[in-house]
Amino acid sequence: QEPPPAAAVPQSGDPALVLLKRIGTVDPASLDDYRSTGGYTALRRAFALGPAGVIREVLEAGLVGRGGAAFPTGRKWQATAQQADGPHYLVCNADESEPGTFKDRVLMEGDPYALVEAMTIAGYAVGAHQGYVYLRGEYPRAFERLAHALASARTRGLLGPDVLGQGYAFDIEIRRGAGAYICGEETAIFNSIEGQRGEPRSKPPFPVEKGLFGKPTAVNNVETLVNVLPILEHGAAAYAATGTETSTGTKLFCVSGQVDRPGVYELPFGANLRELLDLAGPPGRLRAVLLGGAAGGFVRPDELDVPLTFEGTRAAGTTLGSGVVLVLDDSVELPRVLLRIAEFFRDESCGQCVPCRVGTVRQEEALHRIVDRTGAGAAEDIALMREVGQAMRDASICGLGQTAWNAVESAIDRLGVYK
Ligand code: L3W
Ligand code: SF4
Repeated sequence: QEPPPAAAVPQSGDPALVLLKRIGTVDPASLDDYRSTGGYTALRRAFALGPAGVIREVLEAGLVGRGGAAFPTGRKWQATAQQADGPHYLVCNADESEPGTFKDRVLMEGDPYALVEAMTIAGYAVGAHQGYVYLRGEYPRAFERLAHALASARTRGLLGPDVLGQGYAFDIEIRRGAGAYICGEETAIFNSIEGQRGEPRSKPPFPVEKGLFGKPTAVNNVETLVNVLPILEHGAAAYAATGTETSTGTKLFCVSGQVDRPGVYELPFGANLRELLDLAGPPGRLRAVLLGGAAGGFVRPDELDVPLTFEGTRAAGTTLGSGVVLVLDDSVELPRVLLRIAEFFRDESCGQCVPCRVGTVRQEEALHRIVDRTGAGAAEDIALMREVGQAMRDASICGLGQTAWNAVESAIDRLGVYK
């Protein structure tokens, strides 16, 4: 039996919810529902501001990317729009594959028109006439709902050759992934859409200069894009009034593991981890919280005051990543959790570069030896993993290899897992 919801947890329709405000309250198939709850006012404002005005608002709002790396969205859009070469493209990264991440699915399934409207605004700002949603293959319901939203937006003149009669042509195509984590890396997405192997490209050049089909491309996460709606509806200053100076607005957190009420929570940046856990119903004997997913780091029970901001989690030696909050109580065998993470990286490495292809195998082997020997002789394998981990961090082409040792290192240094 489900425990009753805590009174303090913001429910659908709560004015504290910005990104989740329509989830569960509107029919996701109904464009009329979307419009009657404020839908398409942001796009109208975008047309009134013009592309440069939209970029200015997004810069002033301080919006940063929600896929994990927190790069300023306005700077990305500005750099894309400024490229003389064309055509320009917009790509929405909806490949949500980070273990423990499920916020973009909730947005796409519960409020698909929001993503369609937000992408139209982003496309307009960067000068793109074609957008792509690169959607995680294992999200069939999100696919159906987005496809339906795209079709009805086209029928009503909200996509197509003359969006809202403003002389701007824009359309969106969905491309589905096939179960590879690495296809969430932005340049692997481009290769995949182009029909090539889903392997990352070296950066620079960054996508803003040479992205999809070698053309200027803005690539943004689903949650990042949806944030553009409140920015344009209420203005940059109102948006930036929520959160902290460098992490503005609200954030979606994916809470899973040993809590009473797992799920997606929306909180202003700056709330601390303890407040979030109190909403979700923490376990009696907390062992650790993994922030940022497989590429992230652990927080101890005595560190729950860590502010949930990009800067706050960085200062605490971990990362906010894409919003993973995986809660573990003391019944969990941490060495096995670490082994599972290592298996995941070994399995998902695309194999293109040596440090990651070999390093993820060596890391998994070392963790296996430690588990099999129940910790005896761990010192030697820990030393080996440090050396291999540093090589992966320094010399891998993409984020997968660069972060594959993060969670294991954090468990050793912060949780003392093999002591
Ligand atoms: C123009 C420059 N653009 C950087 C752009 C770059 C990219 C963004 C961030 O993601 C995160 C990691 C994990 N001119 C630029 C520039 N850019 N310099 O800014 O770039 P970067 O390279 O810092 O990070 P990244 O490789 O894009 C790494 C997270 O991704 N992760 C997994 C995420 C999973 C999900 C999910 O499942 N939903 O998001 C794994 O590593 O947190 O921080 O657009 O082009 N000078
Ligand atoms: Fe592929 Fe790993 Fe190299 Fe990334 S770091 S390109 S996943 S082998």
